[in-house]
Amino acid sequence: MPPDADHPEQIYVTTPIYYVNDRPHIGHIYTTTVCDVFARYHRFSGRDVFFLTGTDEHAAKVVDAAAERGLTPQQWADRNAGEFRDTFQRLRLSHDDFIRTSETRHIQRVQQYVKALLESGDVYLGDYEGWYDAGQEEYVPENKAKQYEFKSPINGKPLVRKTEKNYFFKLSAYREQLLALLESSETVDGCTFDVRPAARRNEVIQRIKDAEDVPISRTGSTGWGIPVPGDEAHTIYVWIDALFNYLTTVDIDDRRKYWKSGPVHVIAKDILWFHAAIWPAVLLALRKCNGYEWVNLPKLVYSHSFWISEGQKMSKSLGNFIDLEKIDEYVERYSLDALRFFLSAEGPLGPTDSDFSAAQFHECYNTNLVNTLGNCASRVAAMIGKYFDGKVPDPGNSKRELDGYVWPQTTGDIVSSCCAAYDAFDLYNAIDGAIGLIRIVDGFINATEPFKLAKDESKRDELSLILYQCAEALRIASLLLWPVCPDKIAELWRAYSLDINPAAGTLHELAQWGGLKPGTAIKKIALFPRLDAPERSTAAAT
Ligand code: ME8
Repeated sequence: MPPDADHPEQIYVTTPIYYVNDRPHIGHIYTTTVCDVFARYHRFSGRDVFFLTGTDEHAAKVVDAAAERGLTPQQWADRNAGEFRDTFQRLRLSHDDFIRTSETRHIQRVQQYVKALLESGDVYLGDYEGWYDAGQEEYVPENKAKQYEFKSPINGKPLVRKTEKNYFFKLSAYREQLLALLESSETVDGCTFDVRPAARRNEVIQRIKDAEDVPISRTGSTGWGIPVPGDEAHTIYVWIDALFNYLTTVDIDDRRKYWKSGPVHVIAKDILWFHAAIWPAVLLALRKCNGYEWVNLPKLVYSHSFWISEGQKMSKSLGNFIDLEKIDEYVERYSLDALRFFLSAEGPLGPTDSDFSAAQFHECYNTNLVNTLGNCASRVAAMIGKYFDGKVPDPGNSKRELDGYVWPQTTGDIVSSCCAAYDAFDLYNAIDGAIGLIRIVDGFINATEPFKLAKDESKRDELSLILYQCAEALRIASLLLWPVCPDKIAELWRAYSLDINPAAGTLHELAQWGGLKPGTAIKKIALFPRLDAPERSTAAAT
């Protein structure tokens, strides 16, 4: 549904907040990029978007990494948070805020929430003994620890038996409510909640059935972390502190509307349990507290899979790690928009991992960007240049059918299905629809052969109609591709003299057939240069 301009719908989309023990890598850039595509699509559609990313700083691994370098955790966090911020800016990601969990605005609110939960009894003091995964900073349930032979399912290091006096969150009290929410798409206690893809939702459902209360504090604090209000000997567990970022950032007057619209949390499968079980339960508990009745649940937790690299899990020792230097090489060689396109079109949005390989990147670039988008844009511009002096011809009735092509209907159907795919965070089908439209234009050119008609003066009207229809369909496809390739599409718009400002939120109006005015000047354009295939399988540029 096209949005209502007078009452724009709010869209709140978040990435995970990233650990600052190290610099950003392709995984962080991937999640932030797909959220950026989603945010740009919604802004262009006239919605009121708030896009949040940031850094998670109170982890023990930050303390360790800082100590190795003789720095304080704050110094190391500052340095790496700066790297994340600079990288995201360089990659022109369009987040509206960047939250750091060491900021006062976050710390104060987390303490308020925990205080409210202590008062309501959903957080209580107790004893905990269990198998602790130090790398992940989480306890592993007994049955899972056994299944993995008491080693970390993530990094294979031995789990440690640990006993602690801890504050606990009463997760077990929310099992039924969570199951009801996850097993139906219906409203429970005024809330809806969904986890996608469905395979991930099912995993969570299985695990919730025997969920126990979870410890949410640590003792023996290093002074790095948020103290439990009223009991400074305990520090709030980094995961609870981190999850709250989604709420702390918008828990101010003019931003609460974003929370109320139901956030969309985009994460990877590694942190599914925290987002799809613990977080909604904490929110259900908070909403029972005085003054927090407005706190509803996320609309969606979207859990994508992992990038692997050159067919194997990414690792620094294997030399297949896609770090910032490698990412910069790809951007330099292929363009930032090519990276965005590859990540969005071939990334692990579904339930299986995707392979980041130099050969696959190159293939995707050639097929979609050089041979389809770039080629069609330059082909249409060249013909209009040659046969109509670089001015869009007057088609007469631009809806007239030629060779069975019913253009307004074709573009109308594609715009609807493509927007429905964007709305559903289904970037594969959104991109497939837009690129598919360009392929239809190519097929139309091949079927109607305007280059032959141009030789016959009596076919001038037909030629005008064909080239108008090509340019118009391409214009509509460009609108659909803008969220993915904003720079290159802006370049296309400049060459086609189209004055489009995506911030005006007019995607749906602009996507109507007939928007292109006859007489519009069109210049020659070469969007994506043809490049040699990479020589080595692990390098982007040699
Ligand atoms: O888990 N493929 O932070 P983190 C795709 N601070 N995405 C990947 C990836 C890969 N190979 N590797 C990482 C944390 N990611 C916590 C989150 S949120 C309240 C706290 C992405 O720095 C993916 O989004 O380990 C994953 O969930 C996230 O980075 C983990 O980032």
